[in-house]
Amino acid sequence: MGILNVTPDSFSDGGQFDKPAKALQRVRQMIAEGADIIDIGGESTRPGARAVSIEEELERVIPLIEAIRAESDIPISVDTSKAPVMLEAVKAGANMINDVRSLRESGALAEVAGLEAPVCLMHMQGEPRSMQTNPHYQNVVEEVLQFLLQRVEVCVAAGISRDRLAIDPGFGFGKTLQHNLALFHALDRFVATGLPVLVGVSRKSMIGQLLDIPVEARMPASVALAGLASWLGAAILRVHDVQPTVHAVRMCRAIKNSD
Ligand code: 9MG
Repeated sequence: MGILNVTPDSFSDGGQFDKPAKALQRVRQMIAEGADIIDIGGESTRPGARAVSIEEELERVIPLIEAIRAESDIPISVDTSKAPVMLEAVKAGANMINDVRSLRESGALAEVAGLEAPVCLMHMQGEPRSMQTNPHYQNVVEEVLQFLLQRVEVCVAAGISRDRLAIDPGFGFGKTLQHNLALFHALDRFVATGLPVLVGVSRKSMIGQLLDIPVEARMPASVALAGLASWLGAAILRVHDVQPTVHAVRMCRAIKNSD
């Protein structure tokens, strides 16, 4: 899953793709590099990010989804928590919803129940504005897993069938470095649920904190973690650097399938 943030304040690509022509060019490049899904987000979820209005988010993502659909049938995921954006994005041609708030925002659950698109449910402690202030868990793996399983049951009860759902531990969303490491170490527990697991660690601060490197130097570690996540059974890798990730994953799969 290639990331396309159409926001002026994204943490790692810093608003490079908030102009339609540049965004479309980037989509073409990610498709050529082997992306299977393009994830489009119009509201930054980086720590401290400001909220945007429904109108602003629609203006950012809908024309781009339409423009991609006019020239490609690549699966498009919309990274949003807002029910009206989910609906308009699917109408414009999006195939999947990626919600960092796990359909907890007003109207989101009912909206998605009325659609057919698959959904990724992500764990986040707190809200982007304050989530990194003092993340706290008794047992991060158990709490994150239980939260996601509960959200799955809420979705199923609302009429969203299990085969439409994917789960995501939400690396960096209300988590310290130790929490992120523990979750990655326990990725097999998430995979064992039988639900597809999405992993998003690309260029994130857990890499910066451990290696003490700035965001521009985090590609090699991101690719290594993507390979490891794929080895451990992750189904979807949300990444900025598509081509090196595709190469790493192909090598991991070839080795895994060789015995
Ligand atoms: C939008 N977004 C930013 N980071 C993410 C992650 O780790 N997972 C998912 N599902 N979405 C993310």
